[in-house]
Amino acid sequence: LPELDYPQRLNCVAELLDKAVAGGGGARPALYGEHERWSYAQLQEKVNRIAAVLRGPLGLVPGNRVLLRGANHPLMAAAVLGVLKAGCIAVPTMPLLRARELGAIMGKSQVNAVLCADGLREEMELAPSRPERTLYFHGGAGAGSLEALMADQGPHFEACDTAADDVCLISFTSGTTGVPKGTMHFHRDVLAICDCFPRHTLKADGSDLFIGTPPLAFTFGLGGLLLFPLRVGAAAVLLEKLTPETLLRAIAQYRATISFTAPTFYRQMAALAPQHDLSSLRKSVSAGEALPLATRAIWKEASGLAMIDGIGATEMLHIFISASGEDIRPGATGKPVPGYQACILDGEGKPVGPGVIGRLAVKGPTGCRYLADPRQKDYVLNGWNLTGDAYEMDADGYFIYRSRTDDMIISAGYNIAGPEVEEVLLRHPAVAECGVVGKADAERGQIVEAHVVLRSGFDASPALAASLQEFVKAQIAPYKYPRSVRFTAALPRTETGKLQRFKLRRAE
Ligand code: 3UK
Repeated sequence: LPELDYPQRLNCVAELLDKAVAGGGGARPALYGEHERWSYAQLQEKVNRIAAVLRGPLGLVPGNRVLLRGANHPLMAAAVLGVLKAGCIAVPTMPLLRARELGAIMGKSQVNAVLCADGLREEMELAPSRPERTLYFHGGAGAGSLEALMADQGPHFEACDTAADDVCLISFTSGTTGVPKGTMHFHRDVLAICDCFPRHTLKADGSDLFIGTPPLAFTFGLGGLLLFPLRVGAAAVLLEKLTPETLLRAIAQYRATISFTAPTFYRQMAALAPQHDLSSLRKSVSAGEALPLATRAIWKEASGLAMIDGIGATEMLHIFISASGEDIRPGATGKPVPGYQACILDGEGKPVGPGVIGRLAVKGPTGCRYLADPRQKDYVLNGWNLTGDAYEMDADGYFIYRSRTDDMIISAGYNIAGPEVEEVLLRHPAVAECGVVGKADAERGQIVEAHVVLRSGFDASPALAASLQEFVKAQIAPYKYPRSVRFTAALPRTETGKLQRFKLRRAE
């Protein structure tokens, strides 16, 4: 794509922010927080002061790494952009991480400094290998306060003259097992994700208002709630604590036009939607996990919108296969985003034709570069990124998600994809949420086990379990029905909304 031919010297913040202000867009709204409303010019000034703090009193040089830690908030967004503008590398971390996990990330990424929200100070101070250069924001005015140092800086800062392929971001995967993997991304990658998925699918412009739940520390949120809006001169709402109820209220209050969140969140919002005004929304993007048909249907009923499902990965920085604005095929994720190619590979790494399930491989302007990790050679082969996802392509070239490759249930010789069984269960009136996994079984190798959260008004009973089993048998091949049904109050999820199937498999 010609729009991806970037100059060799490039600082993505100069492109995303400084150009908008220089072009006369300084007064346009950029970010809304619970108590703030920053124009592009105001955001630029905060970013400049933060960059000046890093390069001045903190003594950092370009290429240094800065750990960032805070809930979604305009100042957290300014901190990410300030780090990049200063020529340093942002290492954003999820707010719920514990000291031990933070220590592992800091050790792995060799951070030189930390910018941390004061509310998360306690865990940060406990973290091993924390650099001395640690500043807190949203705290008091004393020593170690980012805001106090910002006040001493001038409002201007010339963007560091970085190369387009200088690393600007190290994003850690949300994987909950094993050593965390850091993925490195360049200044040009940041622009490339803006010029691929949102440009072709959302067709956003300066009148749009983006809103959603993913943390800025998750590349889904960093793109959808900060980079994409800036690229087109639009604004975003950044809220710290979001529930389905508060997000619905915020959509109506701000008259948001584009929403980003995970499938379960849409499902929960749909149940409450009749009491809210969703008329401002024109696009809803779902990512993070597979989008069940039942969820797509109830969101359509609640909002009138055909949801845009997109699969992205931290390794690829953002979404690489999605529905496009007009071309939505329920049941399929969609087609490769313009700029990307995708294919399905068999166990030997050979491409398979339509209708055959295999491993999804993708190639495009962004790709996986693990920070010092032997798993690099397993992920990238001849320029193709090998995701951990089992997919199938239909005769028209739409890509259909089946399961994570390591989540496929093998029962009495059959391959069964948990999400297919979940999709059926979610259509049952008693089911609020569910997760389907393989459970070890002496006779069949594994059996299909459903973990079910009931809607209020329904009580767990053997009779209800039997009725769920019959419901599944009546709609898909009977060998896929859950031989075991367990009722539970809640399902284990990551901070990014993903079901933690390994925890279900381990559950007693
Ligand atoms: C799964 C999906 C089915 C899939 C992400 C949008 O989720 C993101 O990144 P992660 O590194 O996880 C990647 C894995 O999550 N997945 C994501 N989206 C879908 N499965 N349908 C989907 N629509 O297993 C993938 O390999 O946490 C999502 C943008 C940026 C991201 N980092």
